[in-house]
Amino acid sequence: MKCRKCGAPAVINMRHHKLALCAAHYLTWFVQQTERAIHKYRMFTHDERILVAVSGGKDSLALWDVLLRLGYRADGLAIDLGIDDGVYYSEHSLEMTQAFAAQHPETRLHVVSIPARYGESVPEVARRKRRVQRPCSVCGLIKRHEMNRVALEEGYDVLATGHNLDDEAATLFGNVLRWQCTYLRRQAPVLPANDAGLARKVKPFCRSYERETAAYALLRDIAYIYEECPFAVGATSLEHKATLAQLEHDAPGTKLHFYLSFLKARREGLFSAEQQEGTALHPCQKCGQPTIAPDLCAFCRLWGK
Ligand code: Q46
Ligand code: ZN
Ligand code: ZN
Repeated sequence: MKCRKCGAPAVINMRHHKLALCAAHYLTWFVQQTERAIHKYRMFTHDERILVAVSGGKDSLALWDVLLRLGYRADGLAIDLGIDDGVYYSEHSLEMTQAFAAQHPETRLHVVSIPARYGESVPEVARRKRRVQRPCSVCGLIKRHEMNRVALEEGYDVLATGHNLDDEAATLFGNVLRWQCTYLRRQAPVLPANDAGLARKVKPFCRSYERETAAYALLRDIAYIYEECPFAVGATSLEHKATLAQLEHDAPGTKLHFYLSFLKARREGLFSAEQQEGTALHPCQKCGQPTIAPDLCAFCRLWGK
């Protein structure tokens, strides 16, 4: 396999984009892809201050790296959840984040320790709330709260997370399986700030496959934490990811298409009352039966002019 740009041996072949690239061209391409997403969804500008939520994993560190390379004013936020069951997950992820920050003196890293600030680690709160098996709901709640708090208190314009396409597609899949309309309505590349005190939230990697963010981190030599959080094991989101991976294997581009079609459906009014079927219906000019088409209904169009 050869790089499409220069003919050198390719290091990555993206079947969904029908594109193979060498290391140098891949790194450039990936940064451009991210910039395109930032512009397309109007996530932020060069004048705004961005707070990147960093877990020490490949996605969030790659995101921080790309934003700095693009010249954005991006600082980091690490949240120590106090998860240290067996693999010292929180400690290790904080080390990775601090190591990255140390290489980029132009940025700032905010660190919030949940146990130090609130007196209990995430697993401890989960135990108290009897959610021992799956502390993720408690954990997610705590993370969202702290990210928003720091963004507002420190005067950031926008909060960026490293969610990639695989994450977004799996979330979408799960929400569709149970038709969680409230969640579906809120799933977007950009969630605008609201007067009630919610910071704007953006996901610049929402169109990038996990494989692509991993390849970027590896080729850039970014040291990141490989281990998953010990509580991620057995999460339904992983099952959904496995199902989608199978579909993607059989038809490259499935995940991207699934996610982008959802965004298109939203733009076309999936969630807006005005555009619901019924209000947009009017009589066909030929047969008089209701149609959403401006002139002829689909039946009349079937028989030609
Ligand atoms: S950190 Fe927290 Fe995740 Fe661990 S406890 Fe669950 S939500 S899995 S991204
Ligand atoms: Zn090349
Ligand atoms: Zn509160």
